[in-house]
Amino acid sequence: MPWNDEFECMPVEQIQKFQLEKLKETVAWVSEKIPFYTEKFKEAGISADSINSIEDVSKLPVTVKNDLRDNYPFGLCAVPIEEVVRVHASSGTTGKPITGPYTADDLEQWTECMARNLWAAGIRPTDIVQNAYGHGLFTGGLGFHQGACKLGCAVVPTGAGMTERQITILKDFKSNVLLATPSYTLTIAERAEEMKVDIKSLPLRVGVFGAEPWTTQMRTEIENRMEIKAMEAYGLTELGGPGVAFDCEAQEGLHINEDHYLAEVVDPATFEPLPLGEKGELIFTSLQRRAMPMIRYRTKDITRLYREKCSCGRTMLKMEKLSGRTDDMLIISGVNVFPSQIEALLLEIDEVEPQYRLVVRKKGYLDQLTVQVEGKSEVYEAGDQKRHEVEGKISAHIKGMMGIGVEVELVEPKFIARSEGKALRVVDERPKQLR
Ligand code: DLL
Repeated sequence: MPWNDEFECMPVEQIQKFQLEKLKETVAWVSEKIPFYTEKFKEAGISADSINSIEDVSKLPVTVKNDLRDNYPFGLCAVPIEEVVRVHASSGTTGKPITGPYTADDLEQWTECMARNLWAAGIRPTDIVQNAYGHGLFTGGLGFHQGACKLGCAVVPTGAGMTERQITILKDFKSNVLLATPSYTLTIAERAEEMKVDIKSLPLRVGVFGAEPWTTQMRTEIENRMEIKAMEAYGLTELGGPGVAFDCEAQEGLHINEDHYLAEVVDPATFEPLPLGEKGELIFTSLQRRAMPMIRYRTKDITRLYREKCSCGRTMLKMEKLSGRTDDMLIISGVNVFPSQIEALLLEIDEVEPQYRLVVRKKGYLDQLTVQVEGKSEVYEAGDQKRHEVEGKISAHIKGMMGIGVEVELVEPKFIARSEGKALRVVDERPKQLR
C-alpha cells in the first residue's frame, strides 16, 4: 500500500484533470506575481485562459538555469520574504548559484513527496535512518530528514563525511537505512572493508540513493557489496529538491509525483515535445509550489517517460533511470558518449574497482578520451604485464560495445579521489576555447 494511495494510485484521467486545474492556477499565479513571467507570457501572447488541456503546457515558454542565475537571489520569488520560511541553494559546477525559496506550504508538500519516496523504498516507523546526505544548502539532507520524521522513523542526521564515524554509527546504532549519494555509499563500503567491519552482517537493509548519475550496474554493485536494497530518488533544487520521482519495490523506473510535477520530454535541439516512450530532455512544471514555481524547467537530464501498470499498484507516470545529461555528453570520434555508458562497461570487468574518471584531452583536432580506472589491488600489484593485459581487455570491450577507441589507464587503488557527495566523473583538459 502506498503512503498516499489517493494520489499515488489515482486513475489517469482524474490525475490529468487535477493537473490541468493546478497548471492553470500556477500560470495565473506566476504571471501575476513574477515580473519575469509576466513579461514572457505577454511576449508569447498567452495567459491561464490559453491553457485548456495539459498538452497546452507546450505553448508556454521554457525556463533555463540562466534565468535563475540572472534573477539571483530572489528575483523569481513570488511571495514577500515574510512568507518565505526556508531557502536552499545549489552552486552547480560553474557560475553563479541558484536559490530555492519555500513557503510553509511548499515545505509541507515537499515533506509529503519525501514521505512517499521513503515509504515506497520499504522504510517504516520502526526503522533507524542514517541520513548521510549533506545537510545545509544542499536539498538532500533536509529533504530526507523531513520525510523520515514524517514517517516517524528514528532519524540520525550524520550528514556527509567523517566516514569512520558513519561506520561506527551504522554499527552501534544498528541503522537499518542509509541515505547518501551512490558514490558516497561506495566510499563507506570501502572504508568499512578497510576497518574490517563486515557491512553485510550489520542490520542495514536498504538505502535511498540519488543526486548523481549511477547506472543499474552500479546499483547491483552496491546491492551485492553491502547486501542491501538500493532504491532511488530523483529531484533538483529548482523544483524543490529530491521528491520529484522515486522508485518502488519493482525497481523498474521512477514514479513521478504527478500531482506536484507535470513532466514532458522534448527534443533537446528543437524543443519539440516528444511522445511518451521517446528519449529526450526532461522538462518539469511545478503544479503546487508557491514561493518559486517553475514553468517548463529544462533539466538537461535525459530519459524517457512511459505509463504502464506497475506491480506496486501506483498509477503515476514513470521515467526511466536517467541515461545522462545533455551537458555531460562527449563526442569522441564522432560518437556521442555518455559517462554512464562507460560506467556500465567498466562494471562488467572483474579486475577493476568501481572507481573511475574520464579525462578528455585534445590530440591534434580530435578529442581523445582516457578512461582511468582503479585496478583491484592484487591486479595492480601483479606488475606491468598484467596491468597492460587488463587495459587492453577494457579498451577492446569499449571498442566492441561502443565503437570508439579510448586509452585506458589502470591506476593504483585509491588514485581516484573518494566522494562524500556528488562524484566528479569527467575531467575536461581541453583548452577552454576548443571545447
Ligand atoms: O541532487 C537533489 C537530490 C538530492 C536528488 C538527494 C536525489 C537525492 P541538485 O543538486 O540541484 O539536486 O542536482 C540536480 O542531479 O538535474 C540530475 O542531473 C542529478 N540527479 C539527481 N537525482 C538523480 C538520480 C539534487 N537519481 C541534478 N540519478 C539533476 C541521476 C540525478 N542523476
